[in-house]
Amino acid sequence: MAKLWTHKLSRRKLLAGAPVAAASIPILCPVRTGTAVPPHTGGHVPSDGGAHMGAAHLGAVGSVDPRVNGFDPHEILRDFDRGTVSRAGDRTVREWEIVAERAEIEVAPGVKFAAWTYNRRVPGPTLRAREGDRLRINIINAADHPHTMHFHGIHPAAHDGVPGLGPGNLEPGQSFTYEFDAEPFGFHHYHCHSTPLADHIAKGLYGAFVIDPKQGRPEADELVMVMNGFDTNFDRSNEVYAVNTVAFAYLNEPIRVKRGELVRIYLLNILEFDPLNSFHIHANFFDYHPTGTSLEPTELTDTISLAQGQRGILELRFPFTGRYMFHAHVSEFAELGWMGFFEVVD
Ligand SMILES: [Cu+2]
Repeated sequence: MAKLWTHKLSRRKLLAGAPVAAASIPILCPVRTGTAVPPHTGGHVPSDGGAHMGAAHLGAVGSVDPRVNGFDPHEILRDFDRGTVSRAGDRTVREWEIVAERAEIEVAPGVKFAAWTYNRRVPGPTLRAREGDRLRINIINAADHPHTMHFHGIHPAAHDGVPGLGPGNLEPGQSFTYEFDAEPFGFHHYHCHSTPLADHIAKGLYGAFVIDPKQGRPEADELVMVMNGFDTNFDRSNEVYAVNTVAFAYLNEPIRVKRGELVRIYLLNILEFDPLNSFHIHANFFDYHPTGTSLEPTELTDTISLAQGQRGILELRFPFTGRYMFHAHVSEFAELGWMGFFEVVD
Protein backbone atom coordinates (compact mmCIF):
# COMPACT_ATOMS: atom_id res chain seq x y z
CA MET A 1 0.00 0.00 0.00
CA ALA A 2 2.81 2.35 0.96
CA LYS A 3 4.48 1.58 -2.38
CA LEU A 4 1.38 2.45 -4.32
CA TRP A 5 1.09 5.73 -2.49
CA THR A 6 4.71 6.52 -3.35
CA HIS A 7 3.88 6.07 -7.03
CA LYS A 8 0.88 8.33 -6.80
CA LEU A 9 2.85 10.91 -4.87
CA SER A 10 5.51 10.86 -7.52
CA ARG A 11 3.03 11.55 -10.28
CA ARG A 12 1.28 14.26 -8.26
CA LYS A 13 4.67 15.88 -7.89
CA LEU A 14 4.91 15.89 -11.64
CA LEU A 15 1.54 17.57 -12.04
CA ALA A 16 2.52 20.07 -9.38
CA GLY A 17 5.71 20.82 -11.27
CA ALA A 18 8.11 19.76 -8.52
CA PRO A 19 11.75 20.22 -9.57
CA VAL A 20 12.45 16.47 -9.90
CA ALA A 21 9.52 16.00 -12.22
CA ALA A 22 10.16 19.21 -14.07
CA ALA A 23 13.57 17.88 -14.93
CA SER A 24 12.20 14.72 -16.49
CA ILE A 25 9.17 16.22 -18.26
CA PRO A 26 9.98 19.80 -19.12
CA ILE A 27 7.19 20.43 -21.58
CA LEU A 28 3.85 18.91 -20.66
CA CYS A 29 1.34 21.53 -19.79
CA PRO A 30 -1.67 20.79 -17.54
CA VAL A 31 -4.98 21.75 -19.07
CA ARG A 32 -6.86 22.78 -15.97
CA THR A 33 -6.44 26.43 -15.27
CA GLY A 34 -5.14 27.47 -11.91
CA THR A 35 -5.03 23.96 -10.43
CA ALA A 36 -1.48 23.05 -11.34
CA VAL A 37 1.70 24.78 -12.27
CA PRO A 38 3.04 24.11 -15.76
CA PRO A 39 6.23 22.10 -15.29
CA HIS A 40 8.09 24.22 -17.82
CA THR A 41 7.88 27.17 -15.45
CA GLY A 42 10.22 25.22 -13.19
CA GLY A 43 7.66 25.02 -10.42
CA HIS A 44 7.15 28.75 -9.97
CA VAL A 45 3.55 29.89 -9.74
CA PRO A 46 2.83 32.48 -12.43
CA SER A 47 1.97 35.93 -11.05
CA ASP A 48 -1.65 35.47 -12.14
CA GLY A 49 -1.87 32.08 -10.44
CA GLY A 50 -1.96 30.31 -13.78
CA ALA A 51 -5.23 31.93 -14.83
CA HIS A 52 -3.70 32.87 -18.19
CA MET A 53 -3.60 29.22 -19.18
CA GLY A 54 -6.53 28.68 -21.50
CA ALA A 55 -7.40 26.55 -24.51
CA ALA A 56 -4.48 28.04 -26.41
CA HIS A 57 -2.18 26.30 -23.94
CA LEU A 58 -3.57 22.80 -24.35
CA GLY A 59 -0.93 20.16 -24.80
CA ALA A 60 2.81 20.54 -25.03
CA VAL A 61 5.09 23.30 -26.20
CA GLY A 62 6.43 22.18 -29.56
CA SER A 63 5.82 18.91 -31.35
CA VAL A 64 7.69 15.72 -32.22
CA ASP A 65 9.17 15.52 -35.71
CA PRO A 66 8.10 12.09 -37.08
CA ARG A 67 11.38 11.91 -39.05
CA VAL A 68 13.26 11.66 -35.74
CA ASN A 69 11.30 8.55 -34.73
CA GLY A 70 11.02 7.04 -38.20
CA PHE A 71 7.28 6.60 -37.70
CA ASP A 72 4.36 9.01 -37.69
CA PRO A 73 1.31 8.57 -35.41
CA HIS A 74 -0.85 9.93 -38.25
CA GLU A 75 0.36 7.21 -40.61
CA ILE A 76 0.06 4.50 -37.95
CA LEU A 77 -3.67 5.31 -37.73
CA ARG A 78 -4.42 3.94 -41.21
CA ASP A 79 -1.41 1.64 -41.74
CA PHE A 80 -2.52 -2.01 -41.99
CA ASP A 81 0.10 -4.64 -42.80
CA ARG A 82 -1.51 -7.60 -44.58
CA GLY A 83 1.79 -9.44 -44.95
CA THR A 84 3.16 -11.29 -47.97
CA VAL A 85 0.23 -13.22 -49.41
CA SER A 86 0.35 -16.65 -51.09
CA ARG A 87 -2.07 -19.54 -51.58
CA ALA A 88 -1.94 -23.10 -50.24
CA GLY A 89 -4.79 -25.00 -51.85
CA ASP A 90 -7.89 -22.93 -51.18
CA ARG A 91 -6.34 -21.08 -48.23
CA THR A 92 -4.72 -17.69 -48.03
CA VAL A 93 -1.32 -17.72 -46.34
CA ARG A 94 0.11 -14.52 -44.89
CA GLU A 95 3.71 -14.07 -43.77
CA TRP A 96 5.43 -11.30 -41.89
CA GLU A 97 9.04 -10.55 -40.92
CA ILE A 98 9.31 -8.99 -37.48
CA VAL A 99 12.57 -7.79 -35.95
CA ALA A 100 12.78 -7.07 -32.23
CA GLU A 101 15.32 -4.32 -31.65
CA ARG A 102 16.13 -1.34 -29.50
CA ALA A 103 15.38 2.20 -30.66
CA GLU A 104 15.44 5.57 -28.98
CA ILE A 105 12.14 7.33 -29.60
CA GLU A 106 10.73 10.75 -28.71
CA VAL A 107 7.39 10.33 -26.89
CA ALA A 108 6.77 14.04 -26.24
CA PRO A 109 8.72 17.09 -27.43
CA GLY A 110 12.21 16.72 -25.96
CA VAL A 111 11.35 13.55 -24.00
CA LYS A 112 13.42 10.62 -25.25
CA PHE A 113 12.59 7.03 -24.34
CA ALA A 114 14.85 3.99 -24.73
CA ALA A 115 12.27 1.71 -26.36
CA TRP A 116 12.24 -1.96 -27.25
CA THR A 117 10.42 -2.28 -30.57
CA TYR A 118 9.03 -4.59 -33.19
CA ASN A 119 10.25 -3.26 -36.57
CA ARG A 120 11.43 0.04 -35.02
CA ARG A 121 7.87 1.18 -34.37
CA VAL A 122 5.86 1.72 -31.20
CA PRO A 123 3.29 0.30 -31.48
CA GLY A 124 4.61 -2.41 -33.81
CA PRO A 125 2.98 -2.96 -37.21
CA THR A 126 -0.79 -3.52 -37.26
CA LEU A 127 -1.09 -7.06 -38.63
CA ARG A 128 -4.28 -7.75 -40.54
CA ALA A 129 -5.75 -11.03 -41.79
CA ARG A 130 -9.09 -12.59 -42.63
CA GLU A 131 -10.78 -15.23 -40.50
CA GLY A 132 -9.39 -18.67 -41.45
CA ASP A 133 -6.17 -17.44 -43.09
CA ARG A 134 -2.95 -19.32 -42.29
CA LEU A 135 -0.50 -16.96 -40.58
CA ARG A 136 3.29 -17.23 -40.34
CA ILE A 137 5.12 -14.65 -38.29
CA ASN A 138 8.90 -14.87 -38.57
CA ILE A 139 10.52 -13.07 -35.68
CA ILE A 140 14.22 -12.31 -35.37
CA ASN A 141 15.51 -11.14 -32.02
CA ALA A 142 18.07 -8.45 -32.90
CA ALA A 143 17.96 -7.02 -29.38
CA ASP A 144 20.24 -7.78 -26.45
CA HIS A 145 17.55 -9.31 -24.21
CA PRO A 146 15.45 -12.47 -24.71
CA HIS A 147 12.06 -11.65 -26.24
CA THR A 148 8.97 -13.47 -27.57
CA MET A 149 5.86 -12.63 -29.53
CA HIS A 150 2.64 -13.69 -27.84
CA PHE A 151 -0.56 -13.36 -29.88
CA HIS A 152 -4.08 -13.10 -28.54
CA GLY A 153 -6.21 -15.51 -30.53
CA ILE A 154 -6.73 -19.28 -30.72
CA HIS A 155 -3.64 -21.40 -31.40
CA PRO A 156 -1.52 -24.35 -30.14
CA ALA A 157 0.57 -23.91 -26.95
CA ALA A 158 3.89 -24.23 -28.80
CA HIS A 159 3.03 -21.07 -30.77
CA ASP A 160 1.83 -19.04 -27.79
CA GLY A 161 5.09 -17.11 -27.38
CA VAL A 162 5.48 -17.81 -23.67
CA PRO A 163 8.78 -18.70 -21.91
CA GLY A 164 8.93 -22.47 -21.33
CA LEU A 165 6.50 -23.37 -24.14
CA GLY A 166 7.58 -24.25 -27.67
CA PRO A 167 10.70 -22.20 -28.48
CA GLY A 168 10.18 -20.20 -25.28
CA ASN A 169 12.37 -17.14 -24.90
CA LEU A 170 14.18 -16.24 -28.09
CA GLU A 171 17.75 -15.40 -27.15
CA PRO A 172 19.53 -12.50 -28.90
CA GLY A 173 20.21 -13.58 -32.50
CA GLN A 174 17.59 -16.37 -32.44
CA SER A 175 14.59 -16.52 -34.74
CA PHE A 176 11.36 -18.50 -34.85
CA THR A 177 8.22 -18.74 -36.99
CA TYR A 178 4.96 -18.66 -35.10
CA GLU A 179 2.30 -20.35 -37.20
CA PHE A 180 -1.44 -20.57 -36.62
CA ASP A 181 -4.84 -19.81 -38.12
CA ALA A 182 -6.53 -16.43 -37.87
CA GLU A 183 -9.31 -16.92 -35.34
CA PRO A 184 -11.60 -15.72 -33.95
CA PHE A 185 -12.50 -12.64 -36.01
CA GLY A 186 -12.23 -9.46 -33.99
CA PHE A 187 -9.69 -6.96 -32.79
CA HIS A 188 -6.76 -8.48 -30.95
CA HIS A 189 -3.13 -7.70 -30.22
CA TYR A 190 0.30 -9.16 -29.70
CA HIS A 191 3.07 -8.40 -27.25
CA CYS A 192 6.29 -9.78 -25.84
CA HIS A 193 5.74 -12.26 -22.98
CA SER A 194 9.28 -12.44 -21.58
CA THR A 195 9.72 -11.55 -17.94
CA PRO A 196 9.50 -9.22 -16.16
CA LEU A 197 6.36 -8.93 -18.28
CA ALA A 198 5.36 -5.39 -17.35
CA ASP A 199 8.77 -4.09 -18.42
CA HIS A 200 8.81 -5.92 -21.75
CA ILE A 201 5.39 -4.50 -22.59
CA ALA A 202 5.98 -1.02 -21.20
CA LYS A 203 9.19 -0.66 -23.21
CA GLY A 204 7.14 -0.85 -26.41
CA LEU A 205 6.92 -4.48 -27.54
CA TYR A 206 3.26 -4.64 -28.63
CA GLY A 207 1.02 -4.11 -31.61
CA ALA A 208 -2.51 -4.40 -32.94
CA PHE A 209 -3.85 -7.52 -34.68
CA VAL A 210 -7.03 -7.30 -36.78
CA ILE A 211 -8.89 -10.42 -37.95
CA ASP A 212 -11.66 -9.50 -40.40
CA PRO A 213 -14.81 -11.62 -40.45
CA LYS A 214 -15.18 -13.79 -43.58
CA GLN A 215 -18.00 -11.62 -44.85
CA GLY A 216 -16.06 -8.41 -44.07
CA ARG A 217 -17.40 -5.27 -42.42
CA PRO A 218 -19.12 -2.30 -44.03
CA GLU A 219 -16.80 0.12 -45.85
CA ALA A 220 -15.39 2.70 -43.43
CA ASP A 221 -12.53 5.06 -42.71
CA GLU A 222 -10.60 2.76 -40.35
CA LEU A 223 -8.30 4.01 -37.60
CA VAL A 224 -6.06 2.08 -35.22
CA MET A 225 -5.64 3.64 -31.79
CA VAL A 226 -3.29 1.98 -29.34
CA MET A 227 -3.55 3.67 -25.94
CA ASN A 228 -0.10 3.55 -24.35
CA GLY A 229 2.12 5.26 -21.81
CA PHE A 230 5.76 5.71 -20.91
CA ASP A 231 7.62 5.48 -17.61
CA THR A 232 10.39 7.97 -18.34
CA ASN A 233 11.94 8.04 -14.86
CA PHE A 234 11.85 4.34 -13.87
CA ASP A 235 9.39 4.78 -10.98
CA ARG A 236 6.97 2.17 -12.41
CA SER A 237 4.31 4.74 -13.17
CA ASN A 238 3.81 6.59 -16.43
CA GLU A 239 4.84 10.19 -17.00
CA VAL A 240 3.58 10.37 -20.59
CA TYR A 241 0.28 9.03 -21.98
CA ALA A 242 -0.73 8.85 -25.62
CA VAL A 243 -2.56 7.15 -28.42
CA ASN A 244 0.01 5.66 -30.80
CA THR A 245 2.95 6.82 -28.67
CA VAL A 246 3.44 10.55 -29.26
CA ALA A 247 1.79 12.74 -26.61
CA PHE A 248 -0.70 15.25 -28.04
CA ALA A 249 0.06 14.18 -31.64
CA TYR A 250 -3.61 14.46 -32.63
CA LEU A 251 -4.05 17.66 -30.64
CA ASN A 252 -1.30 19.39 -32.60
CA GLU A 253 -2.57 17.96 -35.88
CA PRO A 254 -6.21 16.76 -35.68
CA ILE A 255 -7.32 13.56 -37.42
CA ARG A 256 -9.24 14.54 -40.56
CA VAL A 257 -12.43 12.59 -41.23
CA LYS A 258 -15.38 13.23 -43.55
CA ARG A 259 -18.79 14.35 -42.34
CA GLY A 260 -21.36 11.53 -42.57
CA GLU A 261 -18.74 8.86 -43.38
CA LEU A 262 -18.59 5.74 -41.22
CA VAL A 263 -15.50 5.87 -38.99
CA ARG A 264 -14.32 2.62 -37.44
CA ILE A 265 -11.82 2.81 -34.58
CA TYR A 266 -9.83 -0.22 -33.48
CA LEU A 267 -9.13 0.75 -29.88
CA LEU A 268 -6.61 -1.13 -27.71
CA ASN A 269 -5.47 -0.43 -24.17
CA ILE A 270 -1.90 -1.69 -23.73
CA LEU A 271 -1.05 0.59 -20.81
CA GLU A 272 1.12 -0.84 -18.02
CA PHE A 273 1.27 0.37 -14.40
CA ASP A 274 -2.29 1.80 -14.49
CA PRO A 275 -5.18 -0.69 -14.22
CA LEU A 276 -7.63 1.27 -16.37
CA ASN A 277 -7.69 3.54 -19.37
CA SER A 278 -10.64 5.10 -21.19
CA PHE A 279 -11.80 6.78 -24.38
CA HIS A 280 -14.32 9.59 -24.51
CA ILE A 281 -15.60 11.39 -27.61
CA HIS A 282 -17.12 14.86 -27.43
CA ALA A 283 -20.43 15.82 -29.03
CA ASN A 284 -21.07 12.35 -30.46
CA PHE A 285 -21.82 8.70 -29.61
CA PHE A 286 -20.43 5.45 -30.99
CA ASP A 287 -21.55 1.84 -31.35
CA TYR A 288 -19.29 -0.34 -29.25
CA HIS A 289 -18.26 -3.91 -30.16
CA PRO A 290 -16.21 -5.46 -27.29
CA THR A 291 -13.16 -7.31 -28.70
CA GLY A 292 -14.79 -6.87 -32.13
CA THR A 293 -15.99 -10.49 -32.00
CA SER A 294 -19.60 -9.69 -32.86
CA LEU A 295 -21.01 -7.70 -35.79
CA GLU A 296 -23.73 -6.41 -33.48
CA PRO A 297 -22.79 -3.66 -31.04
CA THR A 298 -23.53 -4.10 -27.35
CA GLU A 299 -23.81 -0.44 -26.49
CA LEU A 300 -24.32 3.07 -27.83
CA THR A 301 -22.18 5.34 -25.68
CA ASP A 302 -19.68 8.20 -25.65
CA THR A 303 -17.23 6.73 -23.12
CA ILE A 304 -15.67 3.30 -22.77
CA SER A 305 -13.29 2.03 -20.08
CA LEU A 306 -10.74 -0.69 -20.85
CA ALA A 307 -8.57 -2.72 -18.48
CA GLN A 308 -5.03 -3.71 -19.53
CA GLY A 309 -5.15 -5.79 -22.71
CA GLN A 310 -8.82 -5.07 -23.39
CA ARG A 311 -9.86 -3.73 -26.76
CA GLY A 312 -12.87 -3.13 -28.95
CA ILE A 313 -14.26 -1.63 -32.14
CA LEU A 314 -16.01 1.74 -32.14
CA GLU A 315 -18.20 2.85 -35.05
CA LEU A 316 -19.54 6.36 -35.51
CA ARG A 317 -20.44 9.07 -38.00
CA PHE A 318 -19.97 12.79 -37.41
CA PRO A 319 -23.14 14.68 -38.40
CA PHE A 320 -21.51 18.12 -38.22
CA THR A 321 -18.28 19.63 -39.49
CA GLY A 322 -15.87 21.12 -36.98
CA ARG A 323 -13.36 20.12 -34.36
CA TYR A 324 -14.30 17.41 -31.86
CA MET A 325 -12.15 16.46 -28.91
CA PHE A 326 -11.45 12.90 -27.81
CA HIS A 327 -9.43 11.96 -24.75
CA ALA A 328 -9.00 9.60 -21.80
CA HIS A 329 -11.71 10.35 -19.28
CA VAL A 330 -9.01 9.82 -16.67
CA SER A 331 -8.24 13.55 -16.63
CA GLU A 332 -4.68 13.02 -15.42
CA PHE A 333 -3.87 10.90 -18.49
CA ALA A 334 -5.42 13.53 -20.77
CA GLU A 335 -3.27 16.24 -19.24
CA LEU A 336 -0.13 14.15 -19.72
CA GLY A 337 -0.65 13.57 -23.43
CA TRP A 338 -3.75 11.47 -24.09
CA MET A 339 -6.02 13.91 -25.88
CA GLY A 340 -6.67 14.88 -29.46
CA PHE A 341 -9.14 16.26 -31.97
CA PHE A 342 -11.06 15.02 -34.97
CA GLU A 343 -11.34 17.61 -37.72
CA VAL A 344 -14.60 16.84 -39.53
CA VAL A 345 -14.72 18.24 -43.04
CA ASP A 346 -17.08 18.12 -46.04
CU1 LIG B 1 10.57 -8.82 -24.53
